[in-house]
Amino acid sequence: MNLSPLQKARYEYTPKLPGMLRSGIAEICVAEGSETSSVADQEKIRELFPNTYGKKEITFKKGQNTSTPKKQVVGVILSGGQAPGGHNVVCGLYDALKATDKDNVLYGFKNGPSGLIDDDYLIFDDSYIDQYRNTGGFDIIGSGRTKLETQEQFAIAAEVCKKHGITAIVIIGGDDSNTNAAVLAEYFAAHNTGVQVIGCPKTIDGDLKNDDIECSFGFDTATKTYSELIGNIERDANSAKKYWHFVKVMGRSASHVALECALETQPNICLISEEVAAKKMSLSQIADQIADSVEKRAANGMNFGVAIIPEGVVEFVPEFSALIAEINELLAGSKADTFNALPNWKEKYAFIESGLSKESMAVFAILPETIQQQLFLERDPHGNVQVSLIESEKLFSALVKDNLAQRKAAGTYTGKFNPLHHFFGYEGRCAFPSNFDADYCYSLGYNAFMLIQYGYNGYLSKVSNLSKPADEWVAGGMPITKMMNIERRHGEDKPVIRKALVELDGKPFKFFEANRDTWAVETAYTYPGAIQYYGPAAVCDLTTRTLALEKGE
Ligand code: FBP
Repeated sequence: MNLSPLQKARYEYTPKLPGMLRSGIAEICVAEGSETSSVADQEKIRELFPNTYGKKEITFKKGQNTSTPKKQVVGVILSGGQAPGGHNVVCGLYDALKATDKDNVLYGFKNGPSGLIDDDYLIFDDSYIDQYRNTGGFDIIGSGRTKLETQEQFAIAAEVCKKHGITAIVIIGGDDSNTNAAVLAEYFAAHNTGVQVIGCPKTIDGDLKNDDIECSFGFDTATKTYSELIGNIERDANSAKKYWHFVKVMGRSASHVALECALETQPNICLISEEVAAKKMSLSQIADQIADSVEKRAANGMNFGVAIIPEGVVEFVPEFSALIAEINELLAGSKADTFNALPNWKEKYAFIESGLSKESMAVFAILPETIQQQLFLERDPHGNVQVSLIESEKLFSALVKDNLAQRKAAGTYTGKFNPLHHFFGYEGRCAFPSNFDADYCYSLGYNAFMLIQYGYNGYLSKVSNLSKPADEWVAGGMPITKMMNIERRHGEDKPVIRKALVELDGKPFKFFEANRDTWAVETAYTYPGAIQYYGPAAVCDLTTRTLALEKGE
């Protein structure tokens, strides 16, 4: 394998464990806390999880290990989108498992949850695992988006575990994957399989967090990567003074990534989808808000700027969601064939005009033609509009351009507006994990093994106090059912882990809100620079502004 100098150096990096896990496996004991109940819908969740509901939260501490010795054969699965640090969860798990007993075995099920069902796996050894220490990506075993949710799948999973003598499964995933981990844990318990299930909180989107889980892994590195790029763009904008940059950043629906990048780089504009929804903002209102900044900056001779757009924002614009719903209806079933058979865009446009309500047509009409066509051409296998493919950075710059043309005609604006567009997503998902993510992930994996060793089932590996240095981190576990409530999904009531959106009364948003009017007009950019792996802890080990603000720091 060809190795870059950084890759070689990162192999040698020793991730930091929480202080309480540093004394060696024989010196880690458990302190059980109080029994838990779900965040809402307690009776329904208790009924659905009779074997795993209400268990105690636990914390590890230094002391005589009292677990019952037993050979452990563990299977690990990476689920969903890549997030920096996933390899280190596997490494931490492997190291704790082997440090306990060198005859313990770790299976890696390949390409996501489907690997368990297909019985497609590899068995880890030192030389294999050492190639992945402290590196980004999920290529150690691959990932996938198959969901483990049906009774048939669970029965096959139980068979596969039985065949290999597997004692526990660790699922590394986001809110959906960990919801499914809880259901699988309940199934295994109800069927007396003796197999435990432990989850680990992953996603760059940062939307798997709650009173217990301070952040999901990967968010730190991904936002640092995007913030470096945005900071570089800001400096370029401030040097050339001729472009407005519209930067879309990943984060399927929540705006945590956009907000963190804004806190790190202080751009002129950052949209927050949750605020757009709360204020029921229209596309024109959003464009007007951005155009205000462009106009005020132009009045001060600054015909440049940077705007951050969260990936999912258009779905939070009520009039746009209504338009999407109508388009899906307009093309349902065979109507799509009629539409597709029309020979040109002019005729297709007339078809659309006759099928949409007056309100939705008014929204459709203000969209740039490329976006209009995207809405009709790129649909998923069910015929629905693929909102995630909409180039919202181009949509908003086009709407701002139209708005500015009106201001020019009215004589209030005389500046120049040259927009450029960027989308940062995949650039950050497989970056070398920051020291924080390398340490956090290794700790999550190591801790997951401690939960297995102590016999816990249906727990999420929990490491907290994360804004402090690693030796002050607190390791333990939380029953996944504690994080669940009932939500309507695909027409059915389902027990799920609640997705965490940006809280508009939370400290990170409040800080942004208090400063954004200044940032909109002045050039207040901050330049975070590249992630640093070696150097002073104050530069290399700090985690996100979001977490620091949430912790009141
Ligand atoms: P997870 O929720 O699985 O962690 O994935 C997050 C994410 O990176 C989103 O930010 C993005 O919208 C999505 O995955 C893209 O996934 P894909 O590349 O599979 O389309």
